[in-house]
Amino acid sequence: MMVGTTRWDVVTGDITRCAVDAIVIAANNSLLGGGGVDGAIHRAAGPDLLAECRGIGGCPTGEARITRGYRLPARYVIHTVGPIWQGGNQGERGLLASCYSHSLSLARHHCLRAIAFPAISTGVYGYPKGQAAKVAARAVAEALRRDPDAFDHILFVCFDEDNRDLYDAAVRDALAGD
Ligand code: AR6
Repeated sequence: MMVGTTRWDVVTGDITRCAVDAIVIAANNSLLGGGGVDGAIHRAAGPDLLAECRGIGGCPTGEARITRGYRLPARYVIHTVGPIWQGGNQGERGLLASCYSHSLSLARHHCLRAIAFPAISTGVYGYPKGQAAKVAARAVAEALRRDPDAFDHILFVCFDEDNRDLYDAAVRDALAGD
């Protein structure tokens, strides 16, 4: 799909293999690694990534930090911390939207034009996948409307086809202004 001059794709795959300017990592507040997509990215990037993360000193939920990509094909890693799902009345939606908008503003600030996102918070953190897809798509659509010239390519990289279908539908809805 095109949004102005930005191409926006939803794909199935392994985000550690994406040769983009930056991949986004669904981290925890320590930024010192974990399971899921976080563990996969640290394994693929090598120990220098963890060493740089140690110097950052953590990250609040809903915010983002940037490091180099080391052995990854991506030049940079944007570390963001999604909310843990607690039933939906603890600000989860705003925090998840802010992961996407903070990540994109960091990317723009560093002139990074091709960005790949995983389905933040939908694994260990338990955010219902359909709702997470809508929040993600709306937050990115808003950022692209605000900054129509900032990005060449946005990728939503899903690990399974169920999520791929949910994120694909959510992107179409968000672009239709739904
Ligand atoms: N590429 C793309 N997506 C992936 C990959 C991959 N290589 N591996 C998993 N996913 P999760 P969260 C999908 O649990 O819910 C970590 O321990 C996965 O199927 O990685 O934000 C952190 O340190 C799911 O849809 O992240 C935190 O403690 C999505 O990525 C905590 O997990 C996110 O699942 C963060 O939990």
